[in-house]
Amino acid sequence: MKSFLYPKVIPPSFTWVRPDDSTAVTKMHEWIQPIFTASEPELDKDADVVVIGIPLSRSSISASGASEFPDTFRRAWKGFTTYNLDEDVDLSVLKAVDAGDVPMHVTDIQRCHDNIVEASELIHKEFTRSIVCAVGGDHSITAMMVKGMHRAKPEERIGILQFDTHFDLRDLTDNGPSNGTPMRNLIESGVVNGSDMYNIGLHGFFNTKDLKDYADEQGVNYITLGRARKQGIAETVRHSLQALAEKVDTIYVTVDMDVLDIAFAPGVPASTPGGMTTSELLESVQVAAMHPKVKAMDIVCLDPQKDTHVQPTVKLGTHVFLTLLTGVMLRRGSGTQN
Ligand SMILES: [Mn+2]
Repeated sequence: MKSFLYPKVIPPSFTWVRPDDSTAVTKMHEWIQPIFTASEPELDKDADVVVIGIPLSRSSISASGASEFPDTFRRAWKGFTTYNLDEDVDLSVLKAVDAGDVPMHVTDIQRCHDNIVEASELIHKEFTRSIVCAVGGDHSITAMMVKGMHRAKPEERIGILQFDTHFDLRDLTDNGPSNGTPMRNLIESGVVNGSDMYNIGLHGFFNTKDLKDYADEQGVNYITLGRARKQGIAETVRHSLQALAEKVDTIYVTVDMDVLDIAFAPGVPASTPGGMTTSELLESVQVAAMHPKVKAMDIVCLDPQKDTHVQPTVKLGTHVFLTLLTGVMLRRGSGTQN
């Protein structure tokens, strides 16, 4: 079935079939409703959360099957309940919809990127009160999602909170708008000021000095993982958001799964030694998503094809999504009553 977003957003190749609407919602796959099979999709415009799949990874510098994550993510839903025991909140209180995937061209990356910008613009125009969560895909998609959001609401100043091992400030003239460039792309296109970007998690021998110099020139705010650990990671996230929120109207949170230590994320080709632990990332994203100015988020660079057989990284990516939404729930005050 075609939704009102078609053809900018198309049904994914995998979706769960529910035997009947009255079944009690306890699992993630029973909770997130596909728009493209809804009988009255227009009603979904009041959703609290919109999921959009971006199956693109031809723009990744290293070979990546991150384009497979949106569907693998959907398949993983069955393994999670909607109830968060740690916080005693049930996410099924939130109305969550799966909008489908942005259509991709097989060889034309520019066209793929244009499609993402257009889909993002449409979604932000249609779902004016929803949190939009893009599931990538490689990190190049972030620049496109943010550009689409900017087109939908040009009057709003957008800031970015990024969890990443890298600056992602590579020069676009070197090898095109790859997953190494999204932040520079946004700065150069005038969509986001460098000083409205906060990057937490940088570490090790994975960035060059010239990228750090560019970050300094542009006023990009970055907190290395070592420094964040000394200050307390949650405190660092809170501080960054506070500073960012004073300057901008809307905050976009981007989670590059390569911020994780490679021991925790075998399914992320660019993860490295010395990165975040699982619990550090989960704590960080929950604190981040609690901020009321956070309106959009993404999870990128997770390659299910590189994951080991019990899919630890796919499960972690799905957990990151649920933890982000836990943060959204906690804005309303904790507890299942809210
Ligand atoms: Mn990145």
